[in-house]
Amino acid sequence: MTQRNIPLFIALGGNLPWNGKQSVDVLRAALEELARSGLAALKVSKFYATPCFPVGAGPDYVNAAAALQTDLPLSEILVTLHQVEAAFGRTRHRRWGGRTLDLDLLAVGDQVRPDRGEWLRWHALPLERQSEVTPETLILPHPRLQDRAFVLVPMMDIAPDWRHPVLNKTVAELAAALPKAAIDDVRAL
Ligand code: PH2
Ligand code: MG
Ligand code: MG
Repeated sequence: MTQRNIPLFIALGGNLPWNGKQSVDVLRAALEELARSGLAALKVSKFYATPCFPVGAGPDYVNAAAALQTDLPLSEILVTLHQVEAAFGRTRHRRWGGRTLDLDLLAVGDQVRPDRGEWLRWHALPLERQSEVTPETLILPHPRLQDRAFVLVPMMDIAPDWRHPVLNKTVAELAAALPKAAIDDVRAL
């Protein structure tokens, strides 16, 4: 199945320089590389400086979000995201460690994967377990999307009306539910 007419959203992030490039330039170059790899961005959010989560775990991040259009099937989309991460120096050591480039698939239309029950299980995972366990299958929408100002604020730029298929709330509604201080910490560059 291709995703041609389905809105597909990714989060971009980075908090370590790569090859002399600061994170802003890494993210810009990554968007160009994605386009060359068949994942063209229809919309790109502003870029934001955001405090590292968890607080104190590393330098501030640069975060952005993009809506992509593609003919690629989901499996190839994931491979491409990983290839582009690797092309910009991404290594996978520690969960939530610093990174030169992180490309996370946030949502594909109103798809819920692997299914509603599993999604709810990941959604309910307590914070202390979130840093210990990684899902083996793709979970969509991204199970932490609704919790993170560094995801929702960029999403507001490109898709404020996208509706979460499980929570049944729009991006604007999810962002409004976060503490104001968390939103204010996400600063447009
Ligand atoms: N990504 C993480 C961990 N912490 N913090 C911010 N501010 N932005 C991120 O993109 C981010 C994070 C793991 O992917
Ligand atoms: Mg990631
Ligand atoms: Mg991430």
